[in-house]
Amino acid sequence: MHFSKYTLAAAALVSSVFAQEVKVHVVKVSGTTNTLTFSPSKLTAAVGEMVQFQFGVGNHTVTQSTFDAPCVPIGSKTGITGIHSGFMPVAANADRVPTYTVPINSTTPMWLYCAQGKHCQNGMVMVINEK
Ligand SMILES: [Cu+2]
Repeated sequence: MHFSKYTLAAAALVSSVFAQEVKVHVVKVSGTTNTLTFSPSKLTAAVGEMVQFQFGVGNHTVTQSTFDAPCVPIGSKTGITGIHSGFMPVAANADRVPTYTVPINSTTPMWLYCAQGKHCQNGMVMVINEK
C-alpha cells in the first residue's frame, strides 16, 4: 500500500479532529432526596457545547420557559417549540441515572424549569447563558 505525504497529512488532521472533545456541562436535577433543585442553577455554555441533565430521585422535568413567565412552557407564549425532557421518574433505590442532553446552538438566554406540580413555584428553575 502506498501513502503519499498528502494522505498522511490528511490522516493526521482527521485524528486531531476526533481527538477534540465536546465540552459537556452536567446539571443535577434533584438529588438523592428529591430536592427541588437544579445544580448548578446558572451556567454559561458556548455554541457547540452540550448540557446534560442527570435526573435524581423524584419525578421531574427540564422544560424551557421564558424570563417573563418562568413556570410556563415557552411554546404557549411564543409558538417556539422549546426543549422538554418529559417526566423522568426515579425511585430512591434506582441504580440508573436517566439523562437528557441539550446541544447549545446559540447563546441566547435559556430559561428552564421543572413542570411537575408546584416545583417551579417552589424555586425549581435555572438559566443557561443569562445576560
Ligand atoms: Cu421537579
